[in-house]
Amino acid sequence: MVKRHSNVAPVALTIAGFDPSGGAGIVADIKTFTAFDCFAAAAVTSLTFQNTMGVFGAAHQSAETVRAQVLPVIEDFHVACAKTGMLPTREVITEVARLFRETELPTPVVDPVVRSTSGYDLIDDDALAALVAELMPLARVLTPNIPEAERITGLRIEDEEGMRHAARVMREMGARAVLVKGGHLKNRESDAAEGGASDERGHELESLPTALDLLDDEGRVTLFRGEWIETTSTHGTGCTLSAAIAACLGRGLSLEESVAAAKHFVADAIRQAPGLGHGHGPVNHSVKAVIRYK
Ligand code: PXL
Repeated sequence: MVKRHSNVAPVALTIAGFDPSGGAGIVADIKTFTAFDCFAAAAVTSLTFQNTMGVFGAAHQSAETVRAQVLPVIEDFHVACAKTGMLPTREVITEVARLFRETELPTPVVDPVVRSTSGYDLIDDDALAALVAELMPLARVLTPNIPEAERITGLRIEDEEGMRHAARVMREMGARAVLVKGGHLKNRESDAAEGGASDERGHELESLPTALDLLDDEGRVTLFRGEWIETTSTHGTGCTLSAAIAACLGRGLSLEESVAAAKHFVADAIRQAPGLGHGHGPVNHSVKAVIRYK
C-alpha cells in the first residue's frame, strides 16, 4: 500500500553535483529545500573539487550509481517535487531521463548547468545534446541563464526580445516552459560601456531594467524585474533559484508564483551573503523563505 504522508513536509529530491564548499550543487539545494519547509532528499551525480575561487576537477558518478541512489528513495517516499542540476555525462542524463519517464517522480525543474560561476565547464557538448534531446521535454521548466540559453539555441541574446525569442526556440525544441535568467546581460552592459560599444547597442542594453528574468510557460510570457544587486556573492545562485522553484511547486504554488517566490529568496540570500571565501562567495541559504499565493 502506498502511504501519502500529507501531514508532513513535502519531499523534495535533487539530482545534482556535490560542491564541498557548500555554496552550489546539492548542498545549496538541500539548504534551500529546508528553508522552504520541504524534506530534502539528494542523489549525487558528480563529486566536484572546488571552493569559491574555482573548480579543480570532478569525479563523475555512473548511470548505475545514480539510479542506485534514486530508486530506494522513490520506493520509500512520495516525492512531491524534484530538480536536476549538474548532470555531467550523456550516460547520466539518459539514466536520469529514464527515471523521470519510467517512475512516479514528478516533472522536474531542470537547471541546464553548463559552466560554474568561476568558468569551469561542468558538462561536455555530447552531454548537453542529450540534455536537450532527452531531459528538456520531460521538464516542468528549464532555467537557463543567458550563456546557457545561447549554447542550447545557438542564438546570441542581447536584450529582452532576444530572451523572448530564445525561450520560444527552446519551447519549440521540446521544453514546456523556460525561465531565461537575464543577470548576465547586466555584465555585458558594463562590458559594452567599458569597451565603447556602438550607440545603438549601448542604448539597447542601457534601456534594460536592472535585472530581468523572462518566463515563457507554454507561450504565456511573464517578465520578472528585480533590483540589480552589485555583488561578487553569486556562487550557486542558479542552483538555489531552481531548488527554490522546485520547492514552491512542491508546496502547491503555480509556476509563476514559484518563480516570484524563488527570486525573492535568492535576492535576500545574496543581500545577506555571509562574505565567505576569496572568490565568488556563497549566498545565505538561511534567509526566510516567503511563500505568496496569488
Ligand atoms: O552553479 C552551477 C553549479 C552546479 N552544480 C555544481 C557546481 C556548480 C558551480 O560551481 O559546482 C556541483
